[in-house]
Amino acid sequence: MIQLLVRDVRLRDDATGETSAVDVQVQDGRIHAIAPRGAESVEAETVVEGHGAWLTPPYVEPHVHLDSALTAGEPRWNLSGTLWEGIACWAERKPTLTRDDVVERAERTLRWYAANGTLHVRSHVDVTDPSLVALDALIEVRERVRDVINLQLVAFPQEGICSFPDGEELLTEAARRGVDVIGAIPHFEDTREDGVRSVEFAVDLADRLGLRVDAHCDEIDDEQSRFVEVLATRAARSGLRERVTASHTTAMGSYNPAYSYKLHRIIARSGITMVSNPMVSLHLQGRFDDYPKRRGLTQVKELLAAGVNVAFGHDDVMDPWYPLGTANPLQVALVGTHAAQMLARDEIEETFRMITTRAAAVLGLDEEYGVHVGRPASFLLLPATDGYDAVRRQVRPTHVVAHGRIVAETAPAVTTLTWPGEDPAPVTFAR
Ligand code: 17E
Ligand code: FE2
Repeated sequence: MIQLLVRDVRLRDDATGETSAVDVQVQDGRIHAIAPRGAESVEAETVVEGHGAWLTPPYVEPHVHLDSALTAGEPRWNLSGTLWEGIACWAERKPTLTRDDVVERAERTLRWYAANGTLHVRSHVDVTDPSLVALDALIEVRERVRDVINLQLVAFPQEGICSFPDGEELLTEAARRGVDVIGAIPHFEDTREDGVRSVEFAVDLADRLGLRVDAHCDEIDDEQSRFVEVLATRAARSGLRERVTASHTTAMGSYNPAYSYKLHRIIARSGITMVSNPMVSLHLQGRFDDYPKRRGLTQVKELLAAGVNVAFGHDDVMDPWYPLGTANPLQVALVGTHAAQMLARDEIEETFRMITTRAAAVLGLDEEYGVHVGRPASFLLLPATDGYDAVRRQVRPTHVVAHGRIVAETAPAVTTLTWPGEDPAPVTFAR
């Protein structure tokens, strides 16, 4: 008797687009066997009928701030819509943080993520706070949710490493308390030199402790903000390479073509990965522009074409930087298709990879991700044919399975239309 049998699902070969109808057997939280549909009869404690649904690996959230999640409007709303006013609102909310407050909001947000099919999350946590209360709370949350969600924590120096009092000590202490990733925010430091020094400090710290790096980098519409070249070069020379991520990098949306060409080479050779957060960048960037108004996004398509791994992140769920969101990566992919002008058929399919396999590569999930025998039985059943179809129709997973356990079930939404002169009939929006 095995733990779980998922009958009649489709696996899709991403390289060829070909699908096969299979039954998936799960034992001890891992994929035990994948057999052609109906080929083997096995007894299982739990049986799920897939009815031809697409079985995919789960969504991966490569960039969110769980410490600030669900604080929008506290103590006031960000009315200008700038990154800067967001940081100011958060600086006013920070002194009122408590352990219970952070645990409750972070966990509620993670429940939404799981319900939407996201089982791996990388969260930044602000460590420019002498109490480090949010950090301690999130380290606790990481343990509390581990049976469902794999949570990576980034020590994020929101108000700077070199420009904040004791910034270096706070980051070092955060690393000592047990984060997975070291952050930075060079464009926010007071001077160009501080920005460079802060990147070097972060990469050195991560290198010494065997951690990863994920820097908020050039999140500004200033074409003179050029810290990605510093981060990529330090990543290459330290050997950390693909263990380093540059997030946001919105200044790249303002770089001239000659510098862009040079920078693509530096980034591609370094092996670093990139995260764009299209919902939040469309909202926060371009705010100081008259018309013409910039889109404020990094060069998503051009980086992909240069062979760089780029993923899409949510960044915020209802906080001082973004008032909307339900912790659903499929929304991010939909906005991303428009923001990055990725609306050719294959480009839409690519945006689905940017919230699944490409995001998994950012987190370095390797053997812990993907639908293969021996890997964790963590997957989704999607009522869609492929990524293009899922992004277009914004379908919810009917089943979310984490380590062999069904953690979320959603009845497919059915709209019955009564067209004049016809009997009522369901509308699926499928072509
Ligand atoms: N902090 C920051 O510097 N940038 C952001 N996009 C968020 C927080 C959400
Ligand atoms: Fe961010």
